[in-house]
Amino acid sequence: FTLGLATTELALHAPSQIASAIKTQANQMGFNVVISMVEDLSVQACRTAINELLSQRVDGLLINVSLCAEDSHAIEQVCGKVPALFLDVDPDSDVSSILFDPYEGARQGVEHVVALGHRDIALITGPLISISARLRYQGWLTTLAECQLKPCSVLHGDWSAASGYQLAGQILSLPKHPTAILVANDQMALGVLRALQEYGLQIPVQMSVVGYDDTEDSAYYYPPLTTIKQDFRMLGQESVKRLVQCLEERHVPHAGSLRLTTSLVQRHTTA
Ligand code: IPT
Repeated sequence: FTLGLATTELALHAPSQIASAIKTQANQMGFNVVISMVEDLSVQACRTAINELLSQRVDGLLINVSLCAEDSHAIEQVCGKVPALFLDVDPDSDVSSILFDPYEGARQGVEHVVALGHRDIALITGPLISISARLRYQGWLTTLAECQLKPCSVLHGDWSAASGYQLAGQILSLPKHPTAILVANDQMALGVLRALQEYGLQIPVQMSVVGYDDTEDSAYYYPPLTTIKQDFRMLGQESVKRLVQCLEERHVPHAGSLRLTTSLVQRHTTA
């Protein structure tokens, strides 16, 4: 078989590690993967990428592009008879998917800092055009509300370290600082750590930071980042295995849906 991967920007750490895990698993099973990268987050761009992969006669598709339920149905139509597995879609969509639970991950971050005694908590979300960014944000708000808390500030980034750096600067320019910042991904947290250090704050004594992803290098940030782990290797393995199984058993038209759990990895940016 030849598998097609339509993916969001590979300059981002998470999608590139997911693509790598998919390639590795497919290679091990003797299959080839062709990749098409979607540079903007429009459905139209995703459609173009899928068509490009279909014209290369792929047997099955993995789609790591953020899609709301409605857009995922439209994209599934474009795939026609070629089985597709979605990796970043609204969990309420009925297309086949393998997803990390965004509510669980968001809850783990909030519960961790609240258990440490933090009450003044700032949030840095991902770009709100991304369904995963929106659901993590919602999960944070829900869990904070359960603890009778509201975020002391909410800022929206674009997943990049540069945006984390810039937004942390904004948080520090406010009259009252939070004591903890929850960040929607490790890459933005990397920028946050630099901004805090330039400002002269001691991490974690004066400010705690929690990331999200646990990408390969997060244990080597300074200080080593406390984060919510999404096991991208497992995502790569499961998605390839499921898609291939669906291709082999022709009577199974759908790859089904699987939810993967997240876990808190406590390192040295929280106290
Ligand atoms: C998600 C990452 O958590 C985030 O850091 C960012 O890279 C984003 O992807 C890009 O789309 S992981 C995804 C499978 C929800």
